[in-house]
Amino acid sequence: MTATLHPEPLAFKPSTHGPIRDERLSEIASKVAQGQRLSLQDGELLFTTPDIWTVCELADTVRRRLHGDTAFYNINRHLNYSNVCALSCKFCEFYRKKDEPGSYTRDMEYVKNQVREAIENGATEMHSVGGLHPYLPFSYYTDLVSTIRDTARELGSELHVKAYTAVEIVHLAKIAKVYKADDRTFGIRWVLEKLKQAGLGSLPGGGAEVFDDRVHDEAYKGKIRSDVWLDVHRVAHDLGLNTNATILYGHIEQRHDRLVHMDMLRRAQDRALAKMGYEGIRHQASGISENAAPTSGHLGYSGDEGAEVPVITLTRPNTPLPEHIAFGSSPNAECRMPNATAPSSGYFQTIIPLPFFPDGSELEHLPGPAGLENLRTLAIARLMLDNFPHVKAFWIMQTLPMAQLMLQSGADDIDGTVVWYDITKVGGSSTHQEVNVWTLQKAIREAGFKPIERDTLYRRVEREGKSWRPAAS
Ligand code: V47
Repeated sequence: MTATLHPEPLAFKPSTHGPIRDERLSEIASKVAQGQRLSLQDGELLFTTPDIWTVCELADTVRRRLHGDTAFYNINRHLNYSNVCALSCKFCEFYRKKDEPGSYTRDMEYVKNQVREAIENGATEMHSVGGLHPYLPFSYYTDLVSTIRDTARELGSELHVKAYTAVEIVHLAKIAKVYKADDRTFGIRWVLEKLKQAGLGSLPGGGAEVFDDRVHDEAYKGKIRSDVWLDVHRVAHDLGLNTNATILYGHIEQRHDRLVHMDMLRRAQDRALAKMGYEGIRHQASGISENAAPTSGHLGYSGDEGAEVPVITLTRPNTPLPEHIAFGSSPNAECRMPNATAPSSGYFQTIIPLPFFPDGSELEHLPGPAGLENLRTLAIARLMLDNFPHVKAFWIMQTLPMAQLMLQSGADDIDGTVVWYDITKVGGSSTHQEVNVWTLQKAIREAGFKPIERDTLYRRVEREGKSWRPAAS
């Protein structure tokens, strides 16, 4: 096993949008200026240049093109319904075996109480994920979703239910005995349809880790691989559900693995946007993904049997985000859907880079990434993922001060009030990790942006006290 330490020259000191100091970056800078897709080779240079501030400035250019001077937060609550997990991922400190001290599974009374508190505090979203519990019946998972939805409604409000990672969706298909290895789509679709009927609004981005088989087999063997993770999100998109994506970095992966992960995600997004009616240029014709892994040239998930996929970027200059994607967020919302009959949902909204926290995990001997590596990885995510509308600096894992720097380096979102978070614990053992709205707004303002409260689908929230509704686009 090799730790990913990156000994290299010290970073340059920041300039204020001054000239590029590493001349090798000028070609990338001109691609960014024209809104062209960056190659994996470009990504390698962005990772190795000591001129990290130019990397951040380039990411900031793209971020401002999309979102101007606005930055998003939401009022939300995370609910980890159980930490009992059949898997034993080496990076994870959260999981417990059934009956092990500290293991828990929440019942519906607990869930209702969480919803009551959430509504009392004006929340618009409940984000719920857990371990792969070996014994809970399928009905638990639909009950969890409908309980959140219905309890909120009984209180005269609405909570968007963002729940279950792709890993859990496949686990649920197995529990419900609908998972067929030779036709994965069938079981995944069956589960997602049932959850949608119960009130599921979108899928969070967890469980992706890093799309690399070596790293998978060493650190999270037994978990679904990238092809299955991408399948779940493809089916969710086909059902009109928006989803997020994460990348867990700074453990035993190499930086190249991060770039491959980003490339696989953006190609999956190309496909999702193409289904929504967007047109782009052809991959092969453009030669853009010439050195993109996987070696077969396709993503390996069902429905991607080597077909040509258009490159669709959302980050070209003077091309505002399409209205239905931007909702109220674009500085100039003139753009219309290219095809009026195409679906207006079913794509990746946000990439969330997650820095590895070693404490308490089996990989505790590794140092984990530090500040500049986090900043750089997030900026590169903004630059590589040219068709993801949003980049989130999840303040719980990045810390609020770092999230401020990240807002100036590609991020446009810092997540929300969170309240309880059991998966990683910053600076201690408490899972109560809450900031109030005022603190989030202050952090955003201090970073030079206008705070906008959004709902899960990135619509501006109009609120009167605790009651809220999405602003008309
Ligand atoms: O999938 C687990 C990661 C993820 C550790 O969709 C760890 O809006 C670091 O996905 N160090 C769950 N990371 C969190 C997640 C998420 C968070 C915020 C917003 C959204 C969204 C999604 O946390 C897991 C795993 O990749 N994780 N253990 C650890 N020791």
